[in-house]
Amino acid sequence: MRALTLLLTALPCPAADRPNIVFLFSDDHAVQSISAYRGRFSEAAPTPNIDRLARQGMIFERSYCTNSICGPSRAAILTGKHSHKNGFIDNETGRFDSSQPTFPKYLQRAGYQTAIIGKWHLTNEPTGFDHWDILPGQGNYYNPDFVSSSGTQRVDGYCTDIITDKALDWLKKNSGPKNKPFVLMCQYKAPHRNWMPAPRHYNLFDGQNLPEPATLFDNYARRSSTLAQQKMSVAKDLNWGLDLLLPGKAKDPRFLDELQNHEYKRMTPAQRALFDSAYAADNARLIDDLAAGKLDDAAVTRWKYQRYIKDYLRCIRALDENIGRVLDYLDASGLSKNTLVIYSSDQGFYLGEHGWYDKRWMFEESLSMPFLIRWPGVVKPGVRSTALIQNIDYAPTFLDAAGLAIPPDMQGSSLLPLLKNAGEAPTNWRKGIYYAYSGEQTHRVPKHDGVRNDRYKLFFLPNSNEWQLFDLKNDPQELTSVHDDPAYATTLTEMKTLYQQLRNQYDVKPDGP
Ligand code: SGN
Ligand code: CA
Repeated sequence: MRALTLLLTALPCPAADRPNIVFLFSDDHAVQSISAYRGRFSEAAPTPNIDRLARQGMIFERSYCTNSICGPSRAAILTGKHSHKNGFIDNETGRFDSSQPTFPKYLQRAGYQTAIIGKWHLTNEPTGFDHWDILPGQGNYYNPDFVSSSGTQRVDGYCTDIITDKALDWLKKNSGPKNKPFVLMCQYKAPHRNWMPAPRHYNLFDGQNLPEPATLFDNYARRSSTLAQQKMSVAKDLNWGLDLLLPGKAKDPRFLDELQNHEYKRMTPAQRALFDSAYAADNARLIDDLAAGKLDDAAVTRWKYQRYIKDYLRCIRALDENIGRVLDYLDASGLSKNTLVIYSSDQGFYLGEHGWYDKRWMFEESLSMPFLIRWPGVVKPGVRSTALIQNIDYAPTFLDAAGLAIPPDMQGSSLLPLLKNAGEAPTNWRKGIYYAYSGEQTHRVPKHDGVRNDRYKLFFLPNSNEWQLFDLKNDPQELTSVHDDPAYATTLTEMKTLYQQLRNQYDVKPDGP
């Protein structure tokens, strides 16, 4: 019986059984804010619909990006290749070579319908899609524009809701019994900066004090001095207008700037009225307290953190509700049973850890990507996998699931062996992941690349010629680099060997990607 099961699972899927793929994807959604990941907001801000996927499918606890920014992560997903191979290395100068092979192109050629709705952010028009309806660039939360082959159209409403409306419309028209199998990429803008909630969530968390990370006031000791040089600190770099949603400029030196909230300008008068009344009382109290000298610097940082995190989590509330709408539709239409559903996000994010917002560093919070997958009959429900997976694995997984051969130049590996084996990695599975960030002007995080295995993380900062080594078991918050600690000399050598091996395997140039 066991032999028969093994034989059956090894055979490619017959054409009629080829699964549909619904790829639910968001932007900057940190695992710390997903209750299925047991993040610190599990009680105050649960994500019941994303959690449904964990209950009915598998959750990967060690899921990582190759390069912790938007365009590069998306390019890695589409191509199954690291940034230096697919050519999209950074958001500032990157152009996506849309003539290169991608998984939607392979699936389309094999008879799949392919659709992308929502945030694309890869500079060129999408190729390999029968249907595309995307946000231009970063897109907007309020009354967003959408670009499709028939031009640009502004749609009234809240972006997360609209993307779902469009995805459900597409499903209703294209997923009947007579239709071909499909891959639908439903890609949300939320919860990307600037964190603008839906009006129905403005008052969520009012009067609550949400948990702070232990490292909100990190002093960056015992690590590279470059950590202190970034421009992504909650205390210093969040803009009062853009990020913290205060209108105008107050007369206090700690109101650093007057960067306006561009979403406000897009609102209808009715939306503005709701927004103004929702935030007015808290804003007025802050301004009065500042004027009365009641808040020291730490208290201002704490206020900023609360405002930031509440708006971020409010954006996630709409996201989670909308994921629920898609899952409900898949259930009600009967599609669920032959549809592989994934939830992921382009990279993680700092929710105050190390005093930061944003991403880019190879530390756990921004290296991690949520990855949950439901596939009835293949993926055992309720499994938590600790296998090391990366976004370059998605393309080979989709091709494998559709019964297609995986092109040898794809650098990721199909997850099917893990999916079919309760999340256990086969013995020849990767022993570490490789990461590379090229160093953009925005937020001033320096270039670095490195490796992470089950327990340790090593990365190299070429500009300052420094190694950083972290023992994730003894120091999960990554507060001490042990690269020069004699007790870790052997580990350092082993990790440098892994670094070299992976750079060779992925064909990284000697001076880096
Ligand atoms: C914008 C944001 C940055 C963010 C980048 C990249 N600034 O530039 O904070 O790091 O996008 O994000 S904002 O003032 O425009 O909000 S990414 O997700 O596209 O990589
Ligand atoms: Ca992003």
